[in-house]
Amino acid sequence: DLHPIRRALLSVSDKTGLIDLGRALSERGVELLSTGGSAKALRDAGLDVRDVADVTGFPEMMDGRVKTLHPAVHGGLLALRDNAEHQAAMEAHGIGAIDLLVVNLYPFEATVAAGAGYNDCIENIDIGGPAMIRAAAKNHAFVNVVVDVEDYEPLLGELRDNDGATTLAFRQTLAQTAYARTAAYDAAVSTWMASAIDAPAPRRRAVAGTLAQTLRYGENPHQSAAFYTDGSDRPGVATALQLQGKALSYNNINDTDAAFELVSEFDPKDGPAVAIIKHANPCGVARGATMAEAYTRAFACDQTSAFGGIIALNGELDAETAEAITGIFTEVVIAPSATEDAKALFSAKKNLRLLTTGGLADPTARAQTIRQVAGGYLMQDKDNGRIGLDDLQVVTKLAPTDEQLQDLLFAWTVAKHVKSNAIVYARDGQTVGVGAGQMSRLDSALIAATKAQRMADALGLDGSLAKGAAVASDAFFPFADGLLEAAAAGASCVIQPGGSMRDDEVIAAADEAGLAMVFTGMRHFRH
Ligand code: 93A
Repeated sequence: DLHPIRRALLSVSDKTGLIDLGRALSERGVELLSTGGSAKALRDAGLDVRDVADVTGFPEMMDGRVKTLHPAVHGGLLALRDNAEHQAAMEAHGIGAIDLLVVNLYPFEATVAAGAGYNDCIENIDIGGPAMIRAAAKNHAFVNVVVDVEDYEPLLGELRDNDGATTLAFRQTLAQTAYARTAAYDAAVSTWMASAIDAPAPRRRAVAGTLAQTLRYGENPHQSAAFYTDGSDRPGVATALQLQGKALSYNNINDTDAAFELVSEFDPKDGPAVAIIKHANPCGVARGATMAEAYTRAFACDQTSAFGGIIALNGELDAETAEAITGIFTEVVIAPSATEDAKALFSAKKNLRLLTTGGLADPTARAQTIRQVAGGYLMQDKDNGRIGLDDLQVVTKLAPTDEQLQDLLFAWTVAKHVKSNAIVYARDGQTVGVGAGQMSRLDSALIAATKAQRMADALGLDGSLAKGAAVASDAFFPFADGLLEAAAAGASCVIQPGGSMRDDEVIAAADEAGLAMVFTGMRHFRH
């Protein structure tokens, strides 16, 4: 199953490594065919190249839309080398075999990511490239197809090892990669079109990804796992630079994402903010006059849970904050940037991973989320809902003060990132009790109140930190009981979507308990 490479077609948009590859092939006596720009680059480097136009007898035409779509190319890729009829057809029509195809496609994904207009995106849909890739991959019994620059070196290595030939196993791996590339390419085109024509639920959907990292295991050690990226350049865990520490685990990636998405809600213009995540839920979120203070206040919320947590900052990691963070064991710190002093401080902590993102995520950006179920997947718009002061409707006799309104919005923003049912107590820009993931809203309220009491105990304070706090509920209170629990714990004001059949009852209970309550008209379930 060893087949030598005698003739290669090189047609690449990304010219990285092209010259070196072309030269190495040439030196092995491989004849080079190439398209316009690629041929020019090779020729400029002094290499001997034949134009595809010369092979097809047709010029590249229609702005390059038709350059390689010709039997002289596709016959050369598809002909079975061990089939007499195929060989006779090649002979009869003067078609030469192509043993190696090197193609990387028009940069469609990058064009979309750069925010190009509709027609520009359309023009960047490569047709001839995928056609050749699919043809060459089908004929991998004889033909090699390379679609990634990172495969140039392995190809040359294979040729060195096998005296100018490649093994079937090698060609099969190339073919599998090639089909994944064309599938991902068309998935990107189709996904872009769905949003460009505003079709939120198209009849057919294609999802694709590029392997970023194989993971040691999944959520548990007996589950294998890998991390795939979708090519977006949004700041976040997928695009972050890891400055130190061992590779992230599956759970680390999930939690780091949760932490960074949450902290990105807090505009740095309003000051530093820090979120600490455990098991995808925040166990402390706070603002501070400095980043270090924001961290210390976030940590204070639930010192027990914060151990081994994941910390996200909405601004630069400075030395003072880094110093404070090293006080306990932390798995991951993610921030837009880090000072040299902070990096130096962390470098002593070998197990601590530090990731920098270059910026914050835009929480209002449109995106899609996918969740798998047996037999399919659910797709929805990402929860990018945000409300401001103007959206709040005061429903109680008592109206919240300006400070209370700030705390209500803070608690509400955190609640958006807490698994449902979510109840969050906050005061002075600091969570003081988080109740997450319970099947009953009342239980979440009870847990949040218990945590507020524990926080007070840990800090040696009299009474509970729920006293006077703002409380947020991610969905409406179906009954007054959850609200009464918050009142009993000492909360002074409430933020919730409203919209329950029993809103009147809940509002009356709030009035009776002397609470100020606002409705948001928006729900933030998160499962
Ligand atoms: O416009 S195309 O879809 N029509 C074609 O026939 C065709 N053949 C190769 N684009 C086509 N290509 C693409 O051109 C390749 O996939 C590659 O991305 C690019 C290389 O063009 P050049 O060598 O002129 O830079």
